[in-house]
Amino acid sequence: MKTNTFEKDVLTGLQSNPKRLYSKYFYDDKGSAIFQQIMHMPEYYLPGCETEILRLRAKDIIRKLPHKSYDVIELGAGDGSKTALFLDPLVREKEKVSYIPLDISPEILSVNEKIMEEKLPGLCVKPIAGDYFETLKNISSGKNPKIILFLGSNIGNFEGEKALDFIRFVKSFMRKGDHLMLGVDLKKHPRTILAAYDDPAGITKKFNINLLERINRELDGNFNTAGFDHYASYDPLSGATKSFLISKAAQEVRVAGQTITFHPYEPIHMEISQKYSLQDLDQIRLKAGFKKDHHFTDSKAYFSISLFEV
Ligand code: AVJ
Repeated sequence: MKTNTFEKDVLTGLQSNPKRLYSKYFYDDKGSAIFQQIMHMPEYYLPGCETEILRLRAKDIIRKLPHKSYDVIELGAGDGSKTALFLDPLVREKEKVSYIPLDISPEILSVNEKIMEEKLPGLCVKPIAGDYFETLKNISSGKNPKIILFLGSNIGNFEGEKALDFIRFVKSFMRKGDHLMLGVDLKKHPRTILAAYDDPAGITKKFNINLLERINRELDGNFNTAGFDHYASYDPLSGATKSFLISKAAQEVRVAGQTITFHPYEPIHMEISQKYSLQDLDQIRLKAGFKKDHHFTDSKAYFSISLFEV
């Protein structure tokens, strides 16, 4: 990611009303390490539920995938350790499987390759580093049917209609018989959701504050991070979970040569983690023009792996 895009997004966001920063910038080295801690928090139920589905339902998912060969393309693949739970039975069932992990970080892709080599020796792995808005273009020419994976509730970070726009964009690279496999966090008791984004140990707060520190490090900022508190909200009507940093007092902050003024209790909107019902997902599937869908949920029905067929 180019620094000047980061600078432009940060300045535009902080000069808007309401103020806004983008969660895609959470994941520098420090932020990625804090996210690993989040994944291990007892309140953050998402990874456990998704893993349960991959462990217990992979065979049922594969039963909906009729072809003999597949190219499995994973968006934002990370280290792929969870994906291996799906690839393992897929490789056993099918004649030929290729795995194409896409990620912004070349370092994490080499970890991914090592993990696959260890867990699934012989699997053909062709990683592509870069922004998947760019790199998806490279995969549309393959002749095997495709399974496009977008796991981990990453779809939740798209605000409102942007999720549908993104799914339509992905579909534009797909052909008849291809499948999109989405990991989606479902609407559930508001308190369960809120606890996942408002942990008592303050790890989620650290995750948000790290973006201010990153701005200090990379954009010559002087945020006094002690002047901000973290606040999370969940709206059971819309399913939107939002994270904010709240300015505890009136203050001025310098960023990349500009002065940003905060009023007392003024929020910066940091992140949206949208929750969906299975009915919401059916609507999206219809609007995006997919033929069919199947939902595979964990035993608590907290999370769904949803398969959309072109
Ligand atoms: C990685 C986008 C799925 O929204 O749940 C975790 C990021 N933010 N805690 C999410 C996150 C706060 C996470 N996703």
